[in-house]
Amino acid sequence: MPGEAEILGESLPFEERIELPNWAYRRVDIEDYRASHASSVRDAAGQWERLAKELFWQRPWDKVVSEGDHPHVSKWFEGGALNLSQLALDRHVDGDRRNKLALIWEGEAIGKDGAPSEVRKFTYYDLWREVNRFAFLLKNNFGMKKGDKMAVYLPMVPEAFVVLLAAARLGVTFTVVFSGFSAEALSSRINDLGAKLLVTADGLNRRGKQVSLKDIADKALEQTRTVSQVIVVRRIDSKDTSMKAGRDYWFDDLMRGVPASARVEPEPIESEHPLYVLYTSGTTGKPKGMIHDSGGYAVLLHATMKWVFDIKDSDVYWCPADIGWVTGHSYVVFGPLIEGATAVIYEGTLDFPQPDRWWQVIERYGVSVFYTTPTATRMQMRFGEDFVRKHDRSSLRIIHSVGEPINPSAWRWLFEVVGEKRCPVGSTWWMTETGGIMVSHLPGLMLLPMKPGTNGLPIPGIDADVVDDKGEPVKHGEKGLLVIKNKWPGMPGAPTGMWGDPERYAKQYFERFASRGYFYCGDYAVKDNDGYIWVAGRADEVLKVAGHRIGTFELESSIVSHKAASEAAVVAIPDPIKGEVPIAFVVLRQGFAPSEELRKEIRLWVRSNFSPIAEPSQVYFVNKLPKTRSGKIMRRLVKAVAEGKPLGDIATLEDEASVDEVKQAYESLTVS
Ligand code: 6R9
Repeated sequence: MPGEAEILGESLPFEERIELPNWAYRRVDIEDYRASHASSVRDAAGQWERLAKELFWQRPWDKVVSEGDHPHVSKWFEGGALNLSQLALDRHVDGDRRNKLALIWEGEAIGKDGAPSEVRKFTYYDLWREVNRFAFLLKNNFGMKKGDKMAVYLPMVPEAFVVLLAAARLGVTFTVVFSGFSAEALSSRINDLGAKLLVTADGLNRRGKQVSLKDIADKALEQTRTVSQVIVVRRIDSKDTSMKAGRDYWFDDLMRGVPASARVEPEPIESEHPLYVLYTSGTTGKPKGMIHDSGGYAVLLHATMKWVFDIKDSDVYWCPADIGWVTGHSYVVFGPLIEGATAVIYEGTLDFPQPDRWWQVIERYGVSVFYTTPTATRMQMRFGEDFVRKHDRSSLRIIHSVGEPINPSAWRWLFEVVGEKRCPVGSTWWMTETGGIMVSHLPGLMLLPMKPGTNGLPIPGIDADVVDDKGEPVKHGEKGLLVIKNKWPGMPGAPTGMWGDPERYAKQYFERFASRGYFYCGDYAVKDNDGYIWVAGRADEVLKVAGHRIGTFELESSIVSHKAASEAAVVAIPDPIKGEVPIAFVVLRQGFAPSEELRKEIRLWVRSNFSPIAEPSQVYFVNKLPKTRSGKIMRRLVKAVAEGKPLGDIATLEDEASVDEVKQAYESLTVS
């Protein structure tokens, strides 16, 4: 495992220990936590069962964890039945939180008076009623029932919450596709899942401009066979939105026809029934549809909302993640609502109309628990402290980040500038596959000394470790691979772990350490003397651009679908704001010559045919790419050239001249 562990060129302060002069959080000795963690792992099933009992089940389970029908796919709480919409709504409506605010939604636009033009607030009762009405529609007008599939392609509007909770209420398995993704990404996900219904919007607001979403959805629908009905949320109220008679319906028109008294009882959903399938990038061109079940997933969210976010009734919780990402599923929609929290949702970008928008939001609603990202933090650092300092942040009490490694200086900025050295600041490690947080500081349980940039220790019941190629724990301070050695609720669920592809699921995550049964995460990490884990980046062909997960193969496929490109190699280079950004080396087809226009055209092509977040920051033209004798592109060499690092072993390289090509192309643009 090459190289020193570092994050964005900053070395990792293993020895630094920062303690808070704050007695709101129980402090324990690191050794004491490690001892209690070890016993939690020994009795993991007992722990998860105790947590499960804190939730409401319509039917109790027979067994905490049992073998599924495919290798490595377990069933959690088999025999049990529950309903996530009931957990998130009915439980509160039937109790003391009935009139508590569930959601505070703020639109992007700012009026002349400086206040947001649109704010919508929903109590638990309001949200429960809307969810009932929409579930009623889905069931009675659209014939949706348990086991059916639907796709959701929506921006950050309150209706998105209503739609997901209504699907959960009926047991309709949903897939959310990020609203920044292209028609191709949408249609391939719809087809893979076999969605019958699509819920989308006419458009979305971004930096004061309106972007049409329905046009993209229409394009996607031309490539799909399964969707016969489309529900469209009116967001930009464009006169140009085309609606196909007999297929497309306006959300608000439909809802006007449903009485306020409409009710749909929460279906009893088997614990192992798939709540959703979320597609994420892997090491091939085809995204992986990770399945999350109902019971195990709910238990993991419940545990982590308590331990990591310490959620209390007095809190105002805000995680600005989009619902299109797993963070949006677990810690924007389901986690906070299951816990009965008041959550803030903001529609727009962090610097609109000014770079202090997020701090305004925190001040306006008195946000106390804040879940951000390293990229957003680094952007805000660049804007400067004044934007932060002019807003009241005294309500903040806990800050965490997610999505990518946080460099120590960004951590310090969150701790010192944003949290004024009052708040625990953590970096929660997890992934789409894990369903919820796995390695983190746990202010809701106790507080260990903090270290700038670390993820901290594994949460109770999770046996995460850093190992070498053979699966042996690495020495402290040495780089290794992150694994999870045991099973956990919320892990990719029944029936197949990965939608339609149990073999790929087993191969991808369990083949690497087959004899030991470890779950291979695909990340490099270091463990320090105190046992703290520091995840330093991906060890595979997956990029993390501004926290967004992108597969090199997917990006290369998008590039070579352009008429001028015959081959492409994509690698990531470090970026001071986004953590890393993709660059592409492209071999052109016969008849096409390198030019500045073509460079731009290819970047634009990726923007519109894949996603704006995947746009290569640079395109280099070469005559050939470094390949092995068997024809595999050696991205490792391309990356070494771009980073100016030694090439390492080149025994399998077919043609050394190809490396010089890459070098020349890279240098000619970088120097100029
Ligand atoms: C939740 C999410 C997963 C990958 C993961 C790792 C990186 C996420 C991190 C982190 C270091 C953290 N990652 N959180 N790396 N510190 N706190 O991001 O899911 O989009 O599936 O990405 O993100 O590389 O393997 P997902």
